[in-house]
Amino acid sequence: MRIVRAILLLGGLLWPAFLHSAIPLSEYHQRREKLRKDLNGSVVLFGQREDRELIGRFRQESNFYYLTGWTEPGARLLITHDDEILFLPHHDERVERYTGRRTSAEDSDSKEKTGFQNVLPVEKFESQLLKALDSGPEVYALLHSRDEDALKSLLAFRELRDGEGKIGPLRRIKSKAEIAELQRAADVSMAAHRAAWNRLTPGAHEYDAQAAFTEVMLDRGCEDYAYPPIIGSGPNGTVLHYEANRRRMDRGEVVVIDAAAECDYYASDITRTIPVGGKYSAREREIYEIVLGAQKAAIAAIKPGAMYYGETGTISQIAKDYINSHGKDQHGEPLGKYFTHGLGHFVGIDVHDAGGVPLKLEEGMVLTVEPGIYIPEENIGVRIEDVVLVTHDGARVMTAALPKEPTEVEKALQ
Ligand SMILES: [Mn+2]
Repeated sequence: MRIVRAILLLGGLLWPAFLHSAIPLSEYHQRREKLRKDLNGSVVLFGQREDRELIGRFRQESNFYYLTGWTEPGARLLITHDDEILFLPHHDERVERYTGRRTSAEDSDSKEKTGFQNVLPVEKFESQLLKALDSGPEVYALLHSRDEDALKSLLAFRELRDGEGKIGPLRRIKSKAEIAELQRAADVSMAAHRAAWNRLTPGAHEYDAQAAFTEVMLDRGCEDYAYPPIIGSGPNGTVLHYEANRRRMDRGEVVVIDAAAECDYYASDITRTIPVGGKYSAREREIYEIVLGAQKAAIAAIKPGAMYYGETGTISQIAKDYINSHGKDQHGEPLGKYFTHGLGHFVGIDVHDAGGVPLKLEEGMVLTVEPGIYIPEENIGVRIEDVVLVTHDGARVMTAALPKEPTEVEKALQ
């Protein structure tokens, strides 16, 4: 018994040094191998650098994170067909007084911690990059970034290729471990939504709901919002990216709550539209049911091979057609013109994840389905958004446990 306790204690002491997301280092290695397989040249990524004042929250660049899982600042990555090198900055006593101990290439455990066989100090980057040019003509980097400027001065005569375009297709298909991470972010976000709903009483402020949301998110161990929460009541519900969240809410209004957590670098993205005071008015319910009907019709059409966006017969068009063929505005016009944004986007390490706009769907893609109707002259905005996994024969709604049927929502508010 004492031995067991000693082992647990030792494990507890060692754990912080190897604290990592639920995704094992071996999976990051597999991702790099996939990228290397058909590479005729190099992929060069600069990890996020540290805020000079050491006060900003550090978040690793998303492509860098996808390929390494590495969350310390100032690293660089060089991948060729035959090699992969992680470059780390040296220890800096002054910085580490503020940030705590970091890992550097000269540490004896740097390979074990990073999962790279080749870990070098960052001043070797230039010479290794020049060597890597022999491996093939293509050089991929993140364009329109500081990386591009830095590389252009080093590689004046090379044309840089679009690194995000190279990595994006890999990021589009989620692994089992990533799906588990996304499900966790979804689960925490759903619990946080329910807590926020309890604060939607007449006279309360939008930020009261945000406070309740935030408490659950942090309490469950997630590090941040996936994006600034949108809690828009009444007229604010028709402003697509409203995020001031300062207004006092009145009975009889609906509130658009578009909020989600980021947990272990994975995002969720959920919207519900909730009545202040617990009951939708007849008109709110009418609009709500049209949005819900459009969303269900779209989700029902999701399966591998289906087109999400495009000219005709797409999932996006199914939602639009549904809205246009149900209900009317105050002038007797169809409601399609009040659906003023796209139907959805990929979700992953970024809330609007890499891989471009969703087109032909494949198993393992994770994306949102989020139709909405926003009628400013009626002060009604309704959006319903779920995160959906494309399965081998259809779709699994990862955020299905959060009520969206109007009767169920009203019941949850009692
Ligand atoms: Mn979204």
